[in-house]
Amino acid sequence: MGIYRFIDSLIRRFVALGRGNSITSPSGEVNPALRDRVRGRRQQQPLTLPSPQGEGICFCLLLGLAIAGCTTPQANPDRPEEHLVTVQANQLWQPSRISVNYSNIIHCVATGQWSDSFAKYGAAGNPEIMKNHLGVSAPACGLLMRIGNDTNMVYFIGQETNVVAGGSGELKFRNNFSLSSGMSGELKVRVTVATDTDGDGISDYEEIHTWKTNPLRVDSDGDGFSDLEEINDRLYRPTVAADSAQ
Ligand SMILES: [Ca+2]
Ligand SMILES: [Ca+2]
Repeated sequence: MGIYRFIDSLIRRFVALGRGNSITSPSGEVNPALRDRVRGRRQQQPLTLPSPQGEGICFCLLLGLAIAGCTTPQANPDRPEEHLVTVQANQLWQPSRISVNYSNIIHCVATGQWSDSFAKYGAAGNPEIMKNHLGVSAPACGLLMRIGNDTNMVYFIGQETNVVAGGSGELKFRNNFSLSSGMSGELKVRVTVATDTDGDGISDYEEIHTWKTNPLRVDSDGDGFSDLEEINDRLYRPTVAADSAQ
């Protein structure tokens, strides 16, 4: 009950102040009538100070609300910044100075050419000759990307792709080359990294501005089908009703 008395006393004080019920006038003179009323009220209902226990409860409540506010995921609707990276054909893992966080969406569009004495290759490489690189089967001379120094996290980019980051770190690129020498040329890779707060594979920007889905929920309308499933239905089966946009 201590907290309720404390709140009640505060309310009474603010109400009294709001009504201008000060015992003393602005000039400092005592208002006898008001003084007597206050004295009588104090005798009937003595002013109680908040107990330490009540203050503790207030503090805990405020602290809990503050923590809840801090831990609520915040969507970032900003348009992702675009970076341009040059990847040489004859070098191993090349840094990009682009940092990503877990569940970010990395969008890559690669153009250009590299070549050897046999042929010229784009970012998709030579699909007739597959080469395994650290567990990723990708065309020889195709473009590979990894995050940080995690040698188990390698992605085949090709000409254009979206990748959901499985970890955090700097993006690095290289050629999935099968020929150890004689490669030359370079690729230009346009890279954007978008925040994906709910980690469903759709960026916050796209959820807010394109699909009108909730960037904080994997299944915006709670019907058991994820936003990604419903968006894919719309893309590949336009006749299917998609309710996540409602
Ligand atoms: Ca998302
Ligand atoms: Ca849904």
